[in-house]
Amino acid sequence: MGTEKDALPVVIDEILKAYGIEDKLTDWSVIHNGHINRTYSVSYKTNNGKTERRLLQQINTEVFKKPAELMDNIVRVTAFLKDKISKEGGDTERETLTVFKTKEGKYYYVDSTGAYWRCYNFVEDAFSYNAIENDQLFFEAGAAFGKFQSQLADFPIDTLFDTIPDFHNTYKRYLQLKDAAEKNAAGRLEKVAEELKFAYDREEDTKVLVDLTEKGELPLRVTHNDTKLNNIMFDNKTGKAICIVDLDTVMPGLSLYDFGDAIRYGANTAAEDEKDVSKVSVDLNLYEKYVKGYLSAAGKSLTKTEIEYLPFSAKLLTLECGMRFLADYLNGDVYFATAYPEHNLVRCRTQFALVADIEKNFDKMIKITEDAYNSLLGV
Ligand code: GN1
Ligand code: MG
Repeated sequence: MGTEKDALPVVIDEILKAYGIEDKLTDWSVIHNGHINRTYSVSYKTNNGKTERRLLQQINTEVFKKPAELMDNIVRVTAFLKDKISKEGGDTERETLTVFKTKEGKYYYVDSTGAYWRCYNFVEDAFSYNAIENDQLFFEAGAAFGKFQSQLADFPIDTLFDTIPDFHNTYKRYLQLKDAAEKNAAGRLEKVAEELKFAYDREEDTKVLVDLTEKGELPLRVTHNDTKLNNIMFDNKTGKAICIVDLDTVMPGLSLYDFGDAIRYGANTAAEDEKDVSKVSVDLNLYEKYVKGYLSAAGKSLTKTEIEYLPFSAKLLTLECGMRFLADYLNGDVYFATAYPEHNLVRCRTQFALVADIEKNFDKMIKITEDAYNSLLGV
């Protein structure tokens, strides 16, 4: 059973009842993975005496202002994926998420306090990583996100809601940071002069993908937009990537967002919130593994411009995430969950240290990318 510290919400009985699993709870725990939603695993006895596990997740409606639209996206994307997986002869129960309906037939439940809940299957006999344990795993990760992109290539993109408009518009993120610095809501401005300068020196970078998109030089695709390593479930037995989770930000976007963010998180030699920035660097071997995995699944459908900007996207998405942590620090930690007062500043510093290291290794990253692409094309 969960512990006192990990207390279930007071309205848990009401929620379980809405999903028809009241009075049957046998175990529960809190899953501390994301910075946004609150997630619980609950085990219960089914009518035939078996134990089943599900994920209950409270949607953060400060971040996701339109939870009904968000769920509409997820329901349609997972249905589409199930259809694809079934045609490919895959396992529709394990290779994408299942959203359970309430007894009333809805895909989410609003409890008596006004909070929004959803219920997913728990992918059993599978695990996720917060850090790479062997480099082949990162090839697998690249292939998994590449496959996800390919499977959704013919999803009707216009039917998707923008769950967070301009989510990866890095220039807007830059302006939001400037705004946060001007307002100085939490009175922390004087602590971050160096970090602000680091961001301000890179203003031009923040416009690059926005400009290319506006000029029609980069195609909009259905993208995941939050491609952290721990959003991939790996099968316990085979060690293969089986399922992409955390579909909240599946929206029209750029392939480069997904590529860059995966490198930001997974190819860092240190954790996202490592306090000792001397431990932060880009692992070029891991970078190469991811490029090869990603290209093996999606490479042939990418345009020349997309390929060209892959290394840049790693830098840009890292810079963007660092700016978001910094803006949140200035705003008083209102967006990301934090474990201690300087957490967002620490996260910002790791991101910026990684940007600096990517800049140092940029030529090598370009070469790795070109070689991998040429070998995919057989030239
Ligand atoms: C948030 O879902 P979670 O907590 O992994 C954030 C991402 C950031 C990430 C940084 C909706 O993701 O954009 O890259 O934290 N998600 C949202 O770790 O803002
Ligand atoms: Mg997320």
